Amino acid sequence: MPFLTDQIRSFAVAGHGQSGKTSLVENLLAVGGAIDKPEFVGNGKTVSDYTPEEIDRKISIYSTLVNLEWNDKLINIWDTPGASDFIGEVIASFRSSEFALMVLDARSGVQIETIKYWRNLDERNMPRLVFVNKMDETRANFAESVSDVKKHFGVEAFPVTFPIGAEGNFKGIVDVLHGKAYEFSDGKEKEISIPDDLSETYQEYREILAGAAAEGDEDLLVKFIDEGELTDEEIEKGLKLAIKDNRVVPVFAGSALQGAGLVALLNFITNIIPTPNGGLEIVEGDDGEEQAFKITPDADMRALVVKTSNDQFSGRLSYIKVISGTLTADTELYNVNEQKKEKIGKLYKPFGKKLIEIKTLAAADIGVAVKLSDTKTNQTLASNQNVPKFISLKTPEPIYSIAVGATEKKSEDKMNELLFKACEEDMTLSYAFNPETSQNVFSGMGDLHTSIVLDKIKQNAKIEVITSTPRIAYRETIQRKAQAEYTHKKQSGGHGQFGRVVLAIEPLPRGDKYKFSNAVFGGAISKGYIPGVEKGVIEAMKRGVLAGYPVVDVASTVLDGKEHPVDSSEMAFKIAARNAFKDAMRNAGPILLEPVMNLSVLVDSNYLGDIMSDLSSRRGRILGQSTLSNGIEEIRAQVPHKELLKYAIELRSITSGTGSFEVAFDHYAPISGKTADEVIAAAKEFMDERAE
Ligand SMILES: Nc1nc2c(ncn2[C@@H]2O[C@H](COP(=O)(O)OP(=O)(O)OP(=O)(O)O)[C@@H](O)[C@H]2O)c(=O)[nH]1
Ligand SMILES: [Mg+2]
Repeated sequence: MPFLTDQIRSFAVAGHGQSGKTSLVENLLAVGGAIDKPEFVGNGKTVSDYTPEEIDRKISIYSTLVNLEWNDKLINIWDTPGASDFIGEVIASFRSSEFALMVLDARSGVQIETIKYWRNLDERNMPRLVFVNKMDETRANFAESVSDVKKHFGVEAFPVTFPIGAEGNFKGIVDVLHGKAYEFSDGKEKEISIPDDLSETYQEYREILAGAAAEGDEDLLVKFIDEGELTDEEIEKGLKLAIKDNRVVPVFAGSALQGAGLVALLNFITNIIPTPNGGLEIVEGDDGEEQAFKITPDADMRALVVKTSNDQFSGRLSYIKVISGTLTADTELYNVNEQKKEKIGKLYKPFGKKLIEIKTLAAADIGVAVKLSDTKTNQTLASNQNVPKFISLKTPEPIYSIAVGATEKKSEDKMNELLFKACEEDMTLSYAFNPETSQNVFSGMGDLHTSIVLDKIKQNAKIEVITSTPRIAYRETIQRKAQAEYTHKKQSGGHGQFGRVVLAIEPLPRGDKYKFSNAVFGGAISKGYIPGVEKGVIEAMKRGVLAGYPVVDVASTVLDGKEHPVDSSEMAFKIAARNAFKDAMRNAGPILLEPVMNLSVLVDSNYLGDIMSDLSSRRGRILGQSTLSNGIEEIRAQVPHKELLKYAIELRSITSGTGSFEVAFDHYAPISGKTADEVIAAAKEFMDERAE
């Protein structure tokens, strides 16, 4: 029997690197009976870390979809990577989930990536649970982890389960919601009575739980105030509402490796987490018009492609989240974005690397279609052609770039093809030819991100990929007004060429780029030739006089000129204007502009001093610094692009891998002196090389 919308629960397991997400997913599968026995990440046999690159590095790189059945419900689980290099994968799984399970390492509590992913979930207003993992470790501290969540995120977080005998002596958990306790040994759980020394803690947590549950419901609140307690059923009822409204954050304790605490978690997910029916809101819009769209089982089929990957055996896999209606195998649909028909063949439920064939997918479910001809990630598939499409998933801009090339043309073509394919799978990668610098630039979220893709290409396609630091896209501009005149004149055989242009240029405010006006008085140049003049100016601005970089923020005015009744042409005026512009620019105090980025760095407060002095050595200007909560600092600064080319690597080494940053282009700023001389010299060298 296929599962109906009300029986489906889909969530993403997210958290800081190495907190134990993959181990947790593996052990949930084992507890749920989806696999016989759990494997270790260390031996490379887990269901979700199955690619060679994941097995080699013992980390998750891709988001992997698995599922299990529990209490007559289908639970879809995304195991997501922790390293921020792969944030695109994490966000894509958030997009196709109704809630998230944040995993904390009980020794460290909230960490940098926890904060990053939490913020993203805030933007989606997505309900979340917290699993405090590794309770078996000696330095595990459950209470500290719970208060960390409260402190960092200002949310109402409270334990639904808490550990028995923590700090190196972990024995089991107390289930606050059902007033029961369980002991774990040899992977088995046994019910015990709540230990005496924990009965006070239990009472305290039970009261907090009941209070939180009562808040959203007036009847419950009255009863709680009158009697000071609620029944299990009443708490469940109140929690359902509170979670649906994303008002509370229930916290669970356990050990993924021991499979401890997982039954309570699965029961909570199937009994308390609300049905997705009417739940997930995906904003859709056309031309800025936005409207919320909710999961609806009884409606025309509409689905969203949330992820695309390329499988060695099955070809292209499109992960599809059904938003409304039912998706059926072997049907013809419309790709709303492309306005094209798309034939859906077989449908599958992925389980790690395995694909299990299914016939239908209900609204809220996630499955895979293979070998779709035209459909890409972020596109909408529908049974009806004329429906609005879902808006594209917002992914962060790449923060690390390298220039790539191959030794010969044939392997370069192959490399290009594979890199474009990689970008199709991962929206946080980009690959493009930069005409300004004449380089192929491959960008991603960090050097780990880009090197994993390149290593895979090198290995699978046996191509030698040559990498180098990318050149910076400098600009040129002027500092003062200037004027020049130029006559283009050629008398060769039949038709001659004649055009004379008097051109004035002046600086525009930074960022205004370009302006052209015609102030010719009395028909010295006919109207028909003015477009030729403008073309000449535009052409001249493509390559400045200092180092051949594009010229920006200049207003040009054609003041006067002269034409010839027979020999003038648009081409002649274009050439004259181009040269007039260059001459004028030489006299207008030309300078170089460099791109300056807005940088936001998240670090532990003990690295604050190091970060500040490092930023100043990078010619950075600090804009502000704020303490997000105790421990984590956010530093905002503006730093020249040139100084950030390797920041993804260097920040990691300064902060032992804990720091993270975002960067976006902000503006161009003038450079002079030695910095400028170096750029000009390098450009000359480069142009000479190209001329050879
Ligand atoms: N002691 C202990 N170790 C654990 C537990 N869960 C995971 N680990 C170990 O922690 C390490 C990381 O576990 P993973 O499951 O790969 O963690 P992850 O969060 O998936 O890591 P990334 O995918 O790289 O973010 C491995 O060595 C696990 O064996 C636990 O409950 N107790
Ligand atoms: Mg993992």
